[in-house]
Amino acid sequence: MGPAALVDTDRWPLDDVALIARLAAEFAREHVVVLPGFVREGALEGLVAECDRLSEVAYHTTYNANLEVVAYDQFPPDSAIRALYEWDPLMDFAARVLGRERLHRYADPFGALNLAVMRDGHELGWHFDQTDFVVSIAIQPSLAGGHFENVPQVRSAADENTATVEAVRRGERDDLVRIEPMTPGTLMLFNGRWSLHRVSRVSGAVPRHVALLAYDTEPGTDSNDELKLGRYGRLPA
Ligand SMILES: O=C(O)CCC(=O)C(=O)O
Repeated sequence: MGPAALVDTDRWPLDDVALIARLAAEFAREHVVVLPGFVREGALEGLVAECDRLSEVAYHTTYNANLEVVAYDQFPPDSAIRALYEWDPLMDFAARVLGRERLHRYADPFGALNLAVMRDGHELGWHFDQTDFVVSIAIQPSLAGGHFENVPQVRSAADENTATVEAVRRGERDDLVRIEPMTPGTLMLFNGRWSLHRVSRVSGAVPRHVALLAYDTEPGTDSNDELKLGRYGRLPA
């Protein structure tokens, strides 16, 4: 199934000026935008099957986390998730919603596209991303836990806001934490470089599957070797 057929463009017409203006205003205000039902209902079963196959080659990451990650170079050429990531209309739509002239795909050969697989007992600690924007696609929720918890725009290039960041990490500023529902087919855009976020502990026999599509405002942004080794257990050949 091509990328255009995966997206519910009746509900979310990617070139609709009024829709983009509404979402861009929401992003400017909230620093996060959630689009439920972005993936067509009928396409979800195929995506779950793809994630189940991909999860067999996932690496159990150790970098500030306890989850399994499938790297960009492990997505086969016929992957539907890869097709969505490499589809320019989606990148251009994200750029407009994020209020940017254009976006670039992250230059990290592993980190540009990830499948995050979280099984019983897995969790992901508070962190910021290395890239400006992440677009996530919720594919399968776990039976319990696995909530995406986010403090939007808690810091900026001009202000590290260390006191608040540390207070959130200590659990003293739950009032700032926004929890997004893990509804399959939901697309979420957020600025992970400035928004402190984590995923709560997963429980139950069903793995949580989320695709993470990374974009940057600058071309050529890559992660360092330490992060690559921790997250993927290897370096590019
Ligand atoms: O799985 C998610 O919802 C977010 C994952 C995430 O923040 C990450 O892998 O850096």
